[in-house]
Amino acid sequence: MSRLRRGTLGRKEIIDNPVNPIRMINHWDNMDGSVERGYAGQSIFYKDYQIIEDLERIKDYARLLASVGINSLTINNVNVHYQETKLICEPYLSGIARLAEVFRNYGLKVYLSINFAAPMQLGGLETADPLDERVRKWWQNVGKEVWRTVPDLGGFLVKADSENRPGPFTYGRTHADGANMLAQAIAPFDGKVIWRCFVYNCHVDWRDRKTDRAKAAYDHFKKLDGQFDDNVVLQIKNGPMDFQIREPISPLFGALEATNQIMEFQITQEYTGQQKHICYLAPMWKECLEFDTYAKGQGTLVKDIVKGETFKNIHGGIAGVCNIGDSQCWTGSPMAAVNLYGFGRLCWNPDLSAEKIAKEWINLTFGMDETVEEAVLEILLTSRKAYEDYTVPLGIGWMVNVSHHYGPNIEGYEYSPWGTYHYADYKGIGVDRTVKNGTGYTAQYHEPNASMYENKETCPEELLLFFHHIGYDEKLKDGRTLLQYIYDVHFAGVEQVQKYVKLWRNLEGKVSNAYYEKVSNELEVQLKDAIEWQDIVNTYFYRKTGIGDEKGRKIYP
Ligand code: GCV
Repeated sequence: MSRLRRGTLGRKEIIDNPVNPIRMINHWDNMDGSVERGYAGQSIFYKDYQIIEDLERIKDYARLLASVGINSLTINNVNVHYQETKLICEPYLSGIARLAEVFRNYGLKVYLSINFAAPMQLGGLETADPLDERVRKWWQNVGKEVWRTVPDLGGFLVKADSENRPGPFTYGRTHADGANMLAQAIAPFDGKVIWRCFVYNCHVDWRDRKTDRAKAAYDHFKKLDGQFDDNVVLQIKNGPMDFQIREPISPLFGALEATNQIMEFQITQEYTGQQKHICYLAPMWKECLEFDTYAKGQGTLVKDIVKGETFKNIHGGIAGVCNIGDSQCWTGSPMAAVNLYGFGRLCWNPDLSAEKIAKEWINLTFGMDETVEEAVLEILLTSRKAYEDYTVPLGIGWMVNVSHHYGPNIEGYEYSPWGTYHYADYKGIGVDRTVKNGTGYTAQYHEPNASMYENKETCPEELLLFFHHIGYDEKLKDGRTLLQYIYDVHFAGVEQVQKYVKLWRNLEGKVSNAYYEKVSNELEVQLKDAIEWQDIVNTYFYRKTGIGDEKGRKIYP
């Protein structure tokens, strides 16, 4: 690695402009101080239903975000509850103005998540119908009031008709009706409406094998392409389900040609170890951004679509659900900071490699010691695969405990209304999403991706169970049966974590004692949890099939 010699920095000139116009952080903070899917302590913005008074830490945070190139953020949860609905009016609005001022000084714009049904809760109307004149007027007045107090507010983020949140469907209206109504109310102030595409039915019947949650976002939004106003931006989760360790890219990328859109990644590790496990996410994000949608022929990459280039959109960019809280090191675990850093760097320049970003972070965090760099780099770059191996390989996803989503529960969601099934029986496992025999999801992709996923032979192996129901005795590419593959990777995942423990042990005295101790303790937890996953998953499949491990390793009967 080339290192700058003392005295050379002064002569180095770099002009480096950001690639993505919108580089946004989404907080899922609630006013009681809790953070939905937060693993780094309490909110830095709210306590006991008040906006905090002392803004010192907020200032540090603004500086931190600016240092990795972030230029905007939402400061409250997309699930906007009763109290948070009132953030758009006094007395809270003045508090928002104080926060906005701090962020403004570091070049960041503040946005608010809003409740689509606010006209009912706050305005006393009996409807939130976006085509009702009274509702439209109400939002226009809100716009005036909000921008009078916070003149450079970025706009509103909206989760509507999703996971029991209110939305335009209640009134038989489309999401374009809902988003445009808000957009028109705030257009005079240059405000944007960022409208989430995470819309699906969370009350399905597990017996119904035709309804496929993965199809929902495309089904809802593809038909509305071109109907959104210029100041509306659709925010699309990277995968069609929900931030699993491995999912295909959302087929909406490449399907929306006349609509502003941004990518939504999850920096907070809800399904990826909850900041107790090391899981470096930049490699996964890179895969998403580099994916070729073939929307305009070969080479129509997601990264070019989201930056707004491919379809000449007015707005484009990337948003990420934040992983910080009031913990001393911001991210709860010191190692989780690599994900916030990596997110910012990829928003700035999606062409950077995950390895380069990891090296930068290691050097900035631990210094230039090459032993440290090598060991931490090895841990980070293998960590996503290790996590996938000891948890849910081959794109199957879920298998987590219900609600808090930590730890294994193979059938936790199997008979639930959330649409997240794996259909394991005594013969095989996986969701058939083919056009030929399954839910037809594969047709949402452009060719040749649609055919690639449709056929077992060409489907990328790491997504095999996402797209196909496979027999345990079917052979994978390297000749192993599916069942043996499942056993092998679960043992391999645990071995990998054992290796991390050893690699980290060698760093004693080379990194600060506080970091050394904290990460050592976390690795102990990760190892214990990985063994738990390994044993529960392996036993589950052993019990289903009655077939043991070819290599005779311990599987509990
Ligand atoms: C904010 C998942 C999470 C929810 C989250 C939701 C969303 O379902 O489990 O906590 O809600 O995604 O992205 O809106």
